[in-house]
Amino acid sequence: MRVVLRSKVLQSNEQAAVANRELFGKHGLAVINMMSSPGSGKTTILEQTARTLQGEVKIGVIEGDIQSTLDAERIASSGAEAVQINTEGACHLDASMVAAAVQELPMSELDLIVVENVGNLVCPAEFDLGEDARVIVLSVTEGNDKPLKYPVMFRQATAIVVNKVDLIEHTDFDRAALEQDIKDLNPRAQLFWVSARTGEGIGEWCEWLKRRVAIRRGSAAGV
Ligand SMILES: Nc1nc2c(ncn2[C@@H]2O[C@H](COP(=O)(O)OP(=O)(O)OP(=O)(O)O)[C@@H](O)[C@H]2O)c(=O)[nH]1
Ligand SMILES: [Mg+2]
Repeated sequence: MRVVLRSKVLQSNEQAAVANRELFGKHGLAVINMMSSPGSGKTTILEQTARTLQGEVKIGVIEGDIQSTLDAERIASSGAEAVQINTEGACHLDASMVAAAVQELPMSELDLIVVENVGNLVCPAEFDLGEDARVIVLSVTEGNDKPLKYPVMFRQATAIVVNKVDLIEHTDFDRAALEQDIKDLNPRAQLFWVSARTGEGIGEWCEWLKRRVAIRRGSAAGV
C-alpha cells in the first residue's frame, strides 16, 4: 500500500514537471534546482550571484523553506525577484509548488530562475521540478564524505559548488579526496570552489550560469 501511494505521488509530480519544463522552454528560461543540507550557503551564494550578474542576467529566485520568509527577503534586497514557498513541514519542493510560485514571477522579463530547495540532502533528489540543471552546494564545514554518504543526489548533479573555502584551513576537509569521489560518482559534474563570504570563485560560477542562459535563449530562438 505504501509503495503504491508513493509511486502515485511521484507519477503526478512527473506530470507537473513536464508541464513546468514546457513553460520554461517557451520562455527560453534557464532553470536551476539548487540543493544542499541546511546552512551550506545557498542563499548567500545567490545574494552574491544576484549582485555580480546585476545588469547582465535577470534572475528570479524561488525560495523553498519549511517556514519563514527570511531567505526571500535576503534575495529581494540583493536585487533579484524573489518568491517564497513555505512547505509547512515537507522536506522538499515538488513540481506543483514550483508551478504555483512561478506565476508570481515576471517570467517573460527573466533569463534565469533559481529554485533554492529545502535544506536536505535526501528528499529533494527524488522530485523533478522541471529544471534544466541541478546544482548541489556542499560547504567545507560539512566534511568531504558527503558525496559517498548521499550518492543519489551527487550522482544527479550538473554542478557541485563547494562553498566556504575561506574556512578550509580550519577543517579537515580533504580536497583531493572530494575531487576523486566526484570523479568516481559523477565525472561529468562541473566542480566549483567558492567562498560566498570573500567572493572567491564566484566569478567562475557566474560565467557558467551565463553560458547556460545563452544556450537556453539560443534554443528558444531556434538557434
Ligand atoms: N565563512 C563563510 N560563511 C558562509 C559562507 N557562505 C555562507 N556562510 C554563512 O553560513 C550561514 C548559512 O548560510 P545560508 O546562505 O543562510 O545557508 P543556506 O544553505 O541558504 O541555509 P538554509 O536555507 O537554511 O538551508 C550564514 O551564517 C552565512 O553567513 C562562506 O562562503 N564562508
Ligand atoms: Mg537559504
